[in-house]
Amino acid sequence: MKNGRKLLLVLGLVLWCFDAVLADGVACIDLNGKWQVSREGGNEWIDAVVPGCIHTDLLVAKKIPDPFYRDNEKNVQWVSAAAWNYRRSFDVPPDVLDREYVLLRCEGLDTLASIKLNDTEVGKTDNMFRTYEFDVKKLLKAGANTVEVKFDSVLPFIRAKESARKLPTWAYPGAAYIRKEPCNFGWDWGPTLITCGIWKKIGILSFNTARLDDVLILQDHSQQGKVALSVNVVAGPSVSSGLKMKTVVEFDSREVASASAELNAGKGKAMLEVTNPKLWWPAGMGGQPLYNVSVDLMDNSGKLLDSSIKRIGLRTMKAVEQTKDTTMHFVVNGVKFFSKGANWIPADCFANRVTKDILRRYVEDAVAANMNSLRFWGGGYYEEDTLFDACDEMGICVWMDFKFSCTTYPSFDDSFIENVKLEARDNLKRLRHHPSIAVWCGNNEIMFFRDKEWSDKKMSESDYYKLFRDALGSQMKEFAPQVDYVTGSPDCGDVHFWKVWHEGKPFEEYRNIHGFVSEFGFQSFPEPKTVQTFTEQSDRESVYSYVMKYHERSNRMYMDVKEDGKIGTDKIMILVKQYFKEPKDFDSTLWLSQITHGYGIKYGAEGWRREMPKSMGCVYWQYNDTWPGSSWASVDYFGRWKALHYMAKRFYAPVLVSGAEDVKSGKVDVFVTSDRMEACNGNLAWSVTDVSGKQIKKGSLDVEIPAHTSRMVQSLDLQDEIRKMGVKNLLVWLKLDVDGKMVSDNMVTFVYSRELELCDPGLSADVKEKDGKFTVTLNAKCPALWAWVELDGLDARCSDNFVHVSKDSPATIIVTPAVLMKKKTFKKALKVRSIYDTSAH
Ligand code: BMA
Repeated sequence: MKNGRKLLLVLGLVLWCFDAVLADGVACIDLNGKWQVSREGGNEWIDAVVPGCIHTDLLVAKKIPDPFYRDNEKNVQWVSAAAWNYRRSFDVPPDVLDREYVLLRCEGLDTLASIKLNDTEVGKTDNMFRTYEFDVKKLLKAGANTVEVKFDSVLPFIRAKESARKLPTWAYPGAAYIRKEPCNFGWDWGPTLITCGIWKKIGILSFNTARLDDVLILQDHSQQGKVALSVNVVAGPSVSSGLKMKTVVEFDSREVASASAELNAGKGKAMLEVTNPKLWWPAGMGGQPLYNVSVDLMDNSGKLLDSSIKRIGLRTMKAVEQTKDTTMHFVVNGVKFFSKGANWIPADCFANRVTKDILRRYVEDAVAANMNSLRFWGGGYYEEDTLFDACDEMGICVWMDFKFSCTTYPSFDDSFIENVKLEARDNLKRLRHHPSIAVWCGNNEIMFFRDKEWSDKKMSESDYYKLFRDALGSQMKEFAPQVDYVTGSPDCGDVHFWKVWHEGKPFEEYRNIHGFVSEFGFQSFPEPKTVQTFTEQSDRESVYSYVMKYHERSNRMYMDVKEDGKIGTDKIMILVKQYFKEPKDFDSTLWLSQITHGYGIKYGAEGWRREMPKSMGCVYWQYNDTWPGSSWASVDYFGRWKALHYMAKRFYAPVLVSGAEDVKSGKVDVFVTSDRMEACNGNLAWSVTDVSGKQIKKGSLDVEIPAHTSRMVQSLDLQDEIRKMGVKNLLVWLKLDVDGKMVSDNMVTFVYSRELELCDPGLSADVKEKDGKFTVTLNAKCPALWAWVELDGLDARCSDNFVHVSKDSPATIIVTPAVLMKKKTFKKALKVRSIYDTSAH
């Protein structure tokens, strides 16, 4: 391949549409960028941006207030009730019209769209997840043209359907009738902001003879020392004879295999072998080498018609469903591994605001917290390629839900099924080559809506299986035959455990369940900086203020339900006060809710890691936020790590030391859990102190740490100490070194923190500066539990936070402020606190 062409193709991967017409091959007129939009029936046109949505266009034009501020969500509902017209003009070079095929390609229209070119209708669409192409050759003219896309409100549509036949649901009534991002209608962590617009790329494609309609790459790992690839191509639309294909596999910019083949009736297959293959592994298990597979399609004279490049990873991946002998788990390259992760939801109510950089940061932060998995939950949208690219590069295994969640669906309607099949086809073709996708899953929690027959609460088993087993299963077989498919979560034996949050049970309940825990969670408030973005001063008098409750949604799925949101706030506060001493003020309440949240999830996660392989996955609900508010997230809407995320970094550490306390027997069983691929040796040091930090007992032992194993290495019998000192006066400190380096530490108590009579730790910070980063050493005279650093009014990245500090064990945290600053300014902004500071004394 010539370098110039290669560059264009690589660029084309990122921007499939570039404003140029190539002499050969598929060309594109880019229709993204500046458009105009007007409300149907009005005559005021404002600037619009494509890809985008109506809310962000109105926001930029200052026609609506920020919907995230206070309860502004209520004031912008009229936007979703209206219809909106988008328009722009564009030039068509004359030679485009000489081409055999000229298509308008829309990669995402949200949702009920009618498209016109030069005032003539070219089509209508009703599924935001599909890619639509229309033949527009006859409608275009050389020179100036216009395109218009009208979006009808989805509300009258779904209301009419719903009144004809009501669908049992946990979500917005009738929303299941339309193929549109479910949580756009509101969810129990996000507002009701029903968007419309051209949310993905749009352009005009033109080509001669044929183009690549499909490239499916299959891998065969059955032979030692090599991976055989078959590259299966479909060319169209006309099935002319004499087409040829050439496939090249490159690694590290070097060609490692190539093959050519002739196409027959529009289909061709090239077989290649990659010798000494470098396998792709999840984070923590090995590297993520990626191979580029390029395909050139040529006519019989050798003229290039079309090209495609897919980046793949060589690996096998199995999603093993639960049986009576084994828990649900994943196997990569023959190695069974424990999944550590969280559930991903859309990172913004307005998808177009989520940039590539934001997506990469989330994946980096998942890896930084020692995760190897994320579940892309079924109530959002099929995520952007850039998110999968980042997961491919950093080794995050994706559990990929099709976008169906928490409601029954009209699968009794064959046209609905057909629509869904095309949606699945489009997204499978777009995404299937990503090595990060470990499994596709039919839906989220719809098995709870399944019964023998339809009723006012459930859908029939046969309609459930028609959609999730037969329709989606058939698309999987056809378009992604090497990726495992499960009909739903938790249909495959994974566990959604919600008794703690929804039923108010204590965190100890997590010890009574086992398996692959793909959902469990607890909420916390966001930190003060985030709260400030959506509140005014008076809203910050209490977490029970109207606006604070308004940004807590767990009992109020969508706007129409009249519920004051108090219940979720209560749930947080009840456990905060059960585990910790009453917080003394508003900010302390926010921080302490985060510590409670992190403490609870840690309690579950460590228990499941300890009992591996009885449990093989911990994927907490939820990773991120869609707007600023109280939620189960460990990273908030602005990307700020909540306490949970720092704690996750510790409880997901590759080698973990943890203790299971049993107050009845007075014992702490110390476990070492390893996800490493190789065995290693370590040294465990433990000590028991009273709450003032005075040492009572200590010991150490060498431990052998086999790969992928968890075992108890010591049982500490502390009955005597409990008798002498009292159960509320003991702290058990654990430290594990491997090769002389501390890899994990932990602290265990027999009672809730509320019952510990901690003394003033006199927490202090020693600050050193180097290259814009600050090394903060926290010292304490007596135990400072869950100590954290914060920069007043400024953002910063911390290497660690919410750590236990004692006299003998200072903590070192590297703080990188978001803006460069002098040491003096840093020291002035630095605040250090621990739970001692959150209650009144
Ligand atoms: C789970 C999810 C979500 C929901 C969460 C919290 O069941 O699948 O639908 O947001 O619980 O209630």
